[in-house]
Amino acid sequence: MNFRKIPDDFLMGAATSAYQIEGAVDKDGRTPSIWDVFQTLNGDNGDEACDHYNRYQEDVAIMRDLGLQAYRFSLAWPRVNPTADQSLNKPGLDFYDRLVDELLSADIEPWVTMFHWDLPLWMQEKGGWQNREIVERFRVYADQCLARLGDRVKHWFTLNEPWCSAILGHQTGEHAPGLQLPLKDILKVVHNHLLAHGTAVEAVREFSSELKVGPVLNPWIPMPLTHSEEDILAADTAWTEHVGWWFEPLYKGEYPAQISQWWESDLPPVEEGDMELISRPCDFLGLNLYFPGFVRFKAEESPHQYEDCGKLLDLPRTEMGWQVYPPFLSYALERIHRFYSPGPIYITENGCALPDRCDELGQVHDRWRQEYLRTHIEQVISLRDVGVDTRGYFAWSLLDNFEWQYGYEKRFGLVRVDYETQERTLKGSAKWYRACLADRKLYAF
Ligand code: IFM
Repeated sequence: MNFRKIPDDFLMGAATSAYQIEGAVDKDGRTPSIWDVFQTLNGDNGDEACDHYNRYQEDVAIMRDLGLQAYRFSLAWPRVNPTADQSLNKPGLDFYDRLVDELLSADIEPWVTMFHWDLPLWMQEKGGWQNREIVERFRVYADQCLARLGDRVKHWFTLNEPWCSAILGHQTGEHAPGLQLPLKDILKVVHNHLLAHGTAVEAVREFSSELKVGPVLNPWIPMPLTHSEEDILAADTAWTEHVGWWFEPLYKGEYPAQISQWWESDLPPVEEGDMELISRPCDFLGLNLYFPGFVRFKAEESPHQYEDCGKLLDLPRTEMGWQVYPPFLSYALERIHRFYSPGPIYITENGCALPDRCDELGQVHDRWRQEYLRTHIEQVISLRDVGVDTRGYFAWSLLDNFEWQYGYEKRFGLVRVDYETQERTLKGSAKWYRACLADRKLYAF
């Protein structure tokens, strides 16, 4: 049987983030982040998580066993700058220094995210993302990280999914800091995220021309429910609102023109030079894509005249309630490639939460996850045939971990974590991933 080949120049890895796996929240000088004080739905917190801070060597050995080429992880800002004076906490960065060396000695490339939502509490007390001062503060932090790790870490991501940090954190309140602000403030919060991204790109450029940098975005992808002209136009409008709002500033240096019609007096607080900073060219784009969106025209919906109608389609769903429909990746990536020319694209997260069960021997048979991964990776690789420059894929996640407001209830890992004993067990999907990486073939078992 012919299995699809994984091209030699296509990077295969896995991803995690600091607060979701590290634990050790008060070790070596770390102070709380906004997530340490956020009330999750079931009361879980990241105090211990996967205890990765103490078990990183075991975890890197697992990555080596899986044959990962690259590992994407994030740095915890409150470990590096525990206090508002931003004096560098050397023991905090020492941890990442050890981790990077361990990865390199296992022949795994470290791909580092500077910010994956764990904002220092001291920064939140100064207004957090609502305060433009965060941009300078982020720059200080980025410079310190680069100074310590930039000799060995060649690939940097600025912000992870700023949409979640901005919208879930400040509009719906589902994420820390749990605020529900009016639109005017949301626009400010979004703008400050974009500026922080820009300043981090600038920091990387000033540090060395040898390093590569880009953002990690997670646009909601609205596809038309039908091929009617009305639904297609409705999907275009939804695209502008959900994708354009972030991509146009980053890749065209301006917010979508429609914003001023829709939101009237509430405009982003743009100052001179902001759009140049936000749109500084990047080396690649990271995309975290898990599920499709579907919309249709609805005349009564003001001001956009579309409605989210995914519920009308009977597609399989993961434990997150997210619908599964791999072809949405083609729609998403082709359009992003065509509209914004972002350069090389990496899928920096993709995967699924499932109700994993251990059998009597402690094994997890997660064929469903394996199929999810296979069908999505297949899409990403085939897009190269039509000229979309996809360069790699990071499975989310290496380990089961703290899934934000849902705590430990949702398991996304290739590797099962027993939270009582911290024992790690390769799931069936991890063994499948290992076989695929070893032979550079996407096996369908
Ligand atoms: O766990 C998260 C991750 O932190 C960011 N992207 C989505 C994942 C699954 O919800």
